[in-house]
Amino acid sequence: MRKPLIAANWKMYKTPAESVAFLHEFLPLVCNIDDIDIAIYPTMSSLASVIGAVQGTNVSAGAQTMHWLNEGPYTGQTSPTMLASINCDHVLLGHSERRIYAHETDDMVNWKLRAALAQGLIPMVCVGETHDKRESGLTEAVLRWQISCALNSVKPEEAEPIVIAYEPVWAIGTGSVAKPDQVSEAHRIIRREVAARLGEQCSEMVRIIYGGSVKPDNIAGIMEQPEIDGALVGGASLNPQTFAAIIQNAL
Ligand code: G2H
Repeated sequence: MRKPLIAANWKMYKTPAESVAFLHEFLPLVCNIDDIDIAIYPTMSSLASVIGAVQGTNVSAGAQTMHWLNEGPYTGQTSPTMLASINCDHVLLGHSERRIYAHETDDMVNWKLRAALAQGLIPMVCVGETHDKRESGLTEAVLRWQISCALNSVKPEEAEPIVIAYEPVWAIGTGSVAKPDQVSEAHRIIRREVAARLGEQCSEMVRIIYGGSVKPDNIAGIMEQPEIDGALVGGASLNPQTFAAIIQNAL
């Protein structure tokens, strides 16, 4: 059985003080939840504060991106070893906003995924088709390509921590959440591709979660689908009461 994961992607919101204030209100609301893993990805400047504030709780923290090398002359970058050195547990890779605005390629996502696994970080790889690709009937081709590139040279025995977030680009921050049957179909495509790359047994262990306009009133329908192992939440994770309601409604 795969344990569900609900994660908050705070994108470029919240200072360290605002992040700690959020957690002060949020942690008591979810402290009794054992059946769902909870993770928060704050912006890099708030990461150490969030890691400190969640220490000893049932909530873990992650970075929104990283470089694939451990050091070098790369201005503005943070390395896998640097994240591990501050007890960061998770790292988000290949979010569509990184692919669009930071020109992150499928190869880079693969290098980062392998670096995260080597460093003991839990990588969450984001994949998803644009509206145009879906309208052109290319959803399956896009997902299979993104997954096969991301998993290139990954060994089955190291793949268990990998989380894949299916985030159709047309559903991100738009309010138009994908229908549960569309998500289920995409998740089946992704799991089949993971199986083709890493084997059936491994594909059953990898968690595949959904992201894109998740809210307290649509999470139950999403989580009812057996193919869906959780959610990555953007806008609706910024308010502690709202994010806690999403987690409660996912139970
Ligand atoms: C997709 C999602 C979180 P939102 O980016 O990764 O954001 O819930 O605001 O659509």
